[in-house]
Amino acid sequence: MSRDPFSFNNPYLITRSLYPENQETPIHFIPSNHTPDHLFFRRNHFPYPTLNQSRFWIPIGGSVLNPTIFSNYDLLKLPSKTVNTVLECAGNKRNFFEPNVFGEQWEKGATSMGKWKGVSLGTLFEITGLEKDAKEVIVEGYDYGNRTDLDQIYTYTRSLPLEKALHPDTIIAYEYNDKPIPFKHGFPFRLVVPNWYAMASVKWIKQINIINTTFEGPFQTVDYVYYPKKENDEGSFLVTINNVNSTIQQPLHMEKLETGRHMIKGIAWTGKGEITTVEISTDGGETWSNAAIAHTDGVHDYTWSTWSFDWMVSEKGEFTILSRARDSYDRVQPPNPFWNQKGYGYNAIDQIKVKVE
Ligand SMILES: Nc1nc2c(c(=O)[nH]1)N[C@H]1C(S)=C(S)[C@@H](COP(=O)(O)O)O[C@H]1N2
Ligand SMILES: [Mo]
Repeated sequence: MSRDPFSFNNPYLITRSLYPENQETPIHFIPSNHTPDHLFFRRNHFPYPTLNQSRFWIPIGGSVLNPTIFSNYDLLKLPSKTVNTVLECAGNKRNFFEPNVFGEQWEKGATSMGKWKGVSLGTLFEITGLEKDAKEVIVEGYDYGNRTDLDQIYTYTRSLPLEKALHPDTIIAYEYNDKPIPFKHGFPFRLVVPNWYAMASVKWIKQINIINTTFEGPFQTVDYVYYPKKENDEGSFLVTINNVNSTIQQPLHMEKLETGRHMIKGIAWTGKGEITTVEISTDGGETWSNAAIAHTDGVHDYTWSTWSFDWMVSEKGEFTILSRARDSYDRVQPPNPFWNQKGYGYNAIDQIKVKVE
């Protein structure tokens, strides 16, 4: 039976929690180019904020020479910047850590790839100017709620070091895939930080503040920190750039196949440089061959690469299929994940099992 898994074209998001709404992309069934709105994973810490008029202005203050409130109109008429990028949740694949860690049990679909259009943050700072001692840029979202661990109300707020904030591809986006950003993904304005895990890309921007100290909000100092030891918090460091990673989309884990030809296909991405090779093993890691890589749409910037491998199988039995990506900085997916208390940055070699009968 020959079939094109992408021709049914009716997959849905998978619910991981209702309040707040956390849903993952059916990653095995999506088209490999830009993720359409309705298949874009949703990751929220709080209930959705309400939409009101004040949301169409962004105040920028703190260590700037001219504090400025930018209107929707100001932002739209400034020179625009478009970035095609993966946004992957730091908790993507958390479910696969052993021992298991607490938190949303994401499988492989807490990730997306799409086209964001907006204004470089740096363009706005050209207007506001920056004090000499400016060090970090704090971006606050409109959503808020109680953190049970700290028993206090917080907004979702994060900071970026000045250098990353000034990178021309760090933008305040107002469009996703050529349309206004869908509400659940941050309408009307969302920070988009390519190459960093998606916690940095703050949705529903309320205000921006430049500081000359180090930001210490809980979404930066409690969460989104790697704690490598189980017993204590020694050796901790911040979650920032994406690890090199890959996911096998087809065939499916535990799928039954007939003997013959099968296309093994998937995606690979990295937060540093670009994907250079994806190797496939169909014998549990004894032998490896290169998959063919196609950079999606010929657009390199921060997109994922799609890859495929033509597998001819004449023997019956059980097969463990692995994919291992490498990037231009020679970072490669490790055989074992880097375990950490909060389960961030899982990037072990991807693995599925199939039965040929
Ligand atoms: N304001 C706000 N921004 C946020 C979050 C949030 O809860 N509130 N979650 C962050 C995290 S952890 C991720 S993975 C991405 C999820 O973006 P999405 O819901 O558009 O997929 O948004 C980031 N930005
Ligand atoms: Mo996330």
